[in-house]
Amino acid sequence: ESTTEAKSDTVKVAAKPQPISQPLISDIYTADPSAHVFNGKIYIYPSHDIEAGVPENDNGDHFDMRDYHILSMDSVGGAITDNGVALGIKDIPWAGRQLWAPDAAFANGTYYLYFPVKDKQDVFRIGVATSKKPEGPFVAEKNPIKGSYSIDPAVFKDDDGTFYMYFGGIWGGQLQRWNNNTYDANGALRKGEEQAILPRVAKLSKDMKSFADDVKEIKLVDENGKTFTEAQNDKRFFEAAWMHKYNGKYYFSYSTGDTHFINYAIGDSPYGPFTYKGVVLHPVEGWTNHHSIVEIKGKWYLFYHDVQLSGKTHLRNVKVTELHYNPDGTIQPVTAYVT
Ligand code: FUB
Repeated sequence: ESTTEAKSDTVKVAAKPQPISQPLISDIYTADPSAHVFNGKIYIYPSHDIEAGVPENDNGDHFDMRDYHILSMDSVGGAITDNGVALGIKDIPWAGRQLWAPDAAFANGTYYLYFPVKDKQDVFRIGVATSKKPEGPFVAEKNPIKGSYSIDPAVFKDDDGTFYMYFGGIWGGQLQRWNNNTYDANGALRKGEEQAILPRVAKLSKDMKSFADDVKEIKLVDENGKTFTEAQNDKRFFEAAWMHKYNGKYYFSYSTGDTHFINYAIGDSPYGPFTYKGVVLHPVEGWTNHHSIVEIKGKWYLFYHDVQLSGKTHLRNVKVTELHYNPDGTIQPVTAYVT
């Protein structure tokens, strides 16, 4: 017995996944959005991507940014303002090249902009600049923060008013060159079964321009309390640290870099340990994935970037979408594209 199936000449083409949100701004390229609410208004502190003509490599030399622009808006979904140049590399006395992902904080009646940039010896350090206005312009300190290194500062204010800086990034972010807070130009990436390199935290002094104590490693562990190996590169820390607090717990989130996830881990202290819980954001278009998580008028938002406008990894655009928690405090993972 034979069955004849109707044959159709129509070939079904899978629909291209569509982004769940649109770029917040399209006249400049922006990335690594650190969002904050200051005076009831939303401020986004992003990297300002440019086409610098530097060939792409694993050290990220093609991310050759020269200044920062702060974005602001009254509400999510509202009009966005580009407040112009807030700080240029030429006005940072110790800077060499590559202004990477910044963050900001408010204390002492002053706004502080924290930024990673390579010094004149090509070593990434973290600098600070100040302004009386959240959108700048900012004036840089003459030297980097003493004891700082690597990239991607994220500054978190705890409920008791203490500020902590989370930072670090491997590969081009040079964290592999720092052991016991000491620089080794030949510091190598870890091998598969070795413990993965850990992110860092330092308490900030009251002046917000220096570390109050030694830089510490942050333990990122699995459900059995075990740190990840380098081979577990879909879980281990790569770059893009962020800290937020939800229902009294500390949520440390970060990018896994070469596997492109934003993951999160939960702890009971700002110093950790943080237990891995899962994915916040699945890979986006473009190699890098970098985010911030912030509460705005009782709702939680994930700020992130992709390369929707350019199709090029080093020319990104920032976006925002709402973030949801489950009743047990876990985060509902975001997939930024739908079919
Ligand atoms: O924007 C330059 C670098 O790319 C950032 O510092 C990393 O987090 C990655 O997003």
